[in-house]
Amino acid sequence: MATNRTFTMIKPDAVENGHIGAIIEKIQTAGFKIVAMKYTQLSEADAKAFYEVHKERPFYGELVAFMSRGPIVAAVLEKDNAVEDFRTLIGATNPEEAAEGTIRKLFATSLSENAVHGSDSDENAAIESNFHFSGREIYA
Ligand code: RTP
Ligand code: MG
Repeated sequence: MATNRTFTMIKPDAVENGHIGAIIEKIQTAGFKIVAMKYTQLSEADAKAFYEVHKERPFYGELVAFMSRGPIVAAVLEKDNAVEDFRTLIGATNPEEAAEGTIRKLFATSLSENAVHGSDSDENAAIESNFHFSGREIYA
């Protein structure tokens, strides 16, 4: 996968609160091109696997339950410097610390339920995109 891509999920809290459209609008206005997208739900096993890197953290059980409790929107996004620019667009993990205008500042509920995921490296963007999408589902 090219290094100008990142992977995102609109998390269950933001879907429940009706923010899918507003979040996609923010993403596109910021210059990201959607190259793959699906409305889906993680099973408990999917959420455990996706966030395995956090399995020793005290919030792991809560995170797995949250991420599998309802539908999400998963997407692959393309833009120059995609990983870093998308992390800037979404803001800090804790919405109370997120900059004004960021997606988490606008739409997150709490530190645990923070509206969106963004990959933290090119390597993880590729791994996470492949977790959710086959090659045929990602536009070249
Ligand atoms: P993400 O992976 O979802 O984009 O978030 P992130 O990089 O900003 O934060 P990370 O440290 O990777 O944490 C993953 C997700 O776990 C939940 N969390 N809960 N209760 C807590 O103390 C806590 N800390 C993190 C959040 O949903 C966070 O996005
Ligand atoms: Mg992370």
